[in-house]
Order: sequence, then structure tokens, then C-alpha cells
Amino acid sequence: MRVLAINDISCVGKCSLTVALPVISSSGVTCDILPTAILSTHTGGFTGYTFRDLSEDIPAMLDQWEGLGLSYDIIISGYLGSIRQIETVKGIKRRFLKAGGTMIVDPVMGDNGRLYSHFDRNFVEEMKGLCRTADVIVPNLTEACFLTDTDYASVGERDYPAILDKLHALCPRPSVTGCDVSGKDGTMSCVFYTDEAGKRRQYATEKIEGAFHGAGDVYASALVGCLARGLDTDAAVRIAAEFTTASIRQTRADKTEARYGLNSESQMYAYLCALEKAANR
Ligand code: PXL
Repeated sequence: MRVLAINDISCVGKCSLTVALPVISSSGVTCDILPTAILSTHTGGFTGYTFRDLSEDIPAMLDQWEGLGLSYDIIISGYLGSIRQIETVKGIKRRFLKAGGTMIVDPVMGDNGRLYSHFDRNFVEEMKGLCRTADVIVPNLTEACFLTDTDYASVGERDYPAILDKLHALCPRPSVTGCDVSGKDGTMSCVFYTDEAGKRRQYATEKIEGAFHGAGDVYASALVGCLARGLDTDAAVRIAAEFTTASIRQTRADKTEARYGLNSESQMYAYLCALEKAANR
């Protein structure tokens, strides 16, 4: 099983490839990487960071890989710095995804109702196009709203099924993270997703107040790890959501600054135990 993770390297702040590579490879599969850019830190909550766009290097890297005969069972794309890189990802899918392989797009664009720095409406439109080429997409609620032209400020629990349906029209298996739902024990944080049969489903975990940077990367990477090990969507969503929530819980207990990312390292063993148990069932 060979996975390609396309994402930036943010040297500090635990997101994108510094999360994807350890989580996916520890899941027990080969994870090759294609860095889209190198930043000294990520862009959320830091100023003065360096940003080297690697778009110029990518064509020659891909040509060498093609010469090696490389192809992938799963390709996951994350942070893309430009519309040109969105086009590059579409080309990579055509050239390197095995027949019957799975294309996963994390449409990294924003959080808490706002787009991240460097992104605009034009980029959102192009990202919709990339999502149409995917088998699985993993937006957070903010990104789901941008992809479906929904007003984030007025979104409530009653709107989640309609958002999911609109995403399902873009791509067969969407999974939306960070959807607050009210349960008998108070507010829970829910993933709304569509399973292999096209059925709407949801999975709730404890809601931990606060904005935790890198949570989407932890979730997406664990989901890829589980799918790469042959788990179905239900099991993959459950294990990825529990791993992310446990990482957030530990980060809050540590009282570290949110911009330095999640303590997912401490939860890795529990994640792998859950994955192995489900994979050997
Ligand atoms: O975690 C998403 C992400 C990835 N990469 C970069 C970012 C962000 C979010 O801010 O800035 C460079």
C-alpha cells in the first residue's frame, strides 16, 4: 500500500506534512511526500514567517517519479499555495493514481468562519473543481460552508444535512468535521459524513472549547491511515475522530499555545491500538 501526501512543510507548528508523514507511515503503509512549499511556521497565528513556493521544482520531481514507474493507491492533497498547484494536483491524480485508487482532498482554506491568509473567493471556486475530482473530501465546517456557498455565521445544526448533501453532489464521500450538535450531555463535536453506500451518517465526540490549530491535519492523516489499512469509512471516521479529540484533550491539559499545534504524539499508541484492532477484525 503506497500513499502520496501532497502538502506544505510548515517547519514549526505541527500541521500539514509534519503531521501527515508520522501519522500515515506509523499506520503501517508507505507514505511518500510532495512538499508544495516550505514555511518557517504555518500562517495561522504567526507573523514574519518565510514562505518558499516549490511550484517550480514539482514538474521535474514528477518526471523522475514517472521514470521510476511510481503509482499510488491513495493520494491525499492538503495545503496548496496557488491555483496553479490545484491544477498540478489534478495532473498528479491522472498520472499517478492507480486504477481503483482513492483520491482524497483536504480543501485547506480556512477555519472559524474565515479564509486563511493568501486565499480568496477565486481560490475557493478552483477548490470546488478539485473536490469534484476526489473520492473523499475532508473539509472542516468553515471550508464546507465556502464549498457550498453557505453563510457560516448563520449555520446551525439543522443545516448540516443540506450542507452534506451539497458536498455529496461534489464528491461521493465527504466528511465534515467540527459540527456542533446538542446531545443529552450538552454540546458534542460531530463529524457528518457519507458512507460507501451514499448514506448520511454522523459520529459525535466530546466538544472541547477553543480553537486548536492542526486538528484538521490530524483527522485527515488518521483517516488516510485507516483507509489505507482497508478499514471502511465508518471505522475510519470513528478512529480518526477519537484520535483527534484525544489529542485536543491532551493539548488543552498541557496548556500549550494553540498555534503550536496538537499533542497527537501522546495519543499515537492508542490510535494504533484502535487501528490494529479494527484491521484484524
Ligand atoms: O493546518 C492547515 C495549514 C496548513 N499549512 C499552512 C497553514 C495552515 C493553516 O493555517 O498556514 C501553511
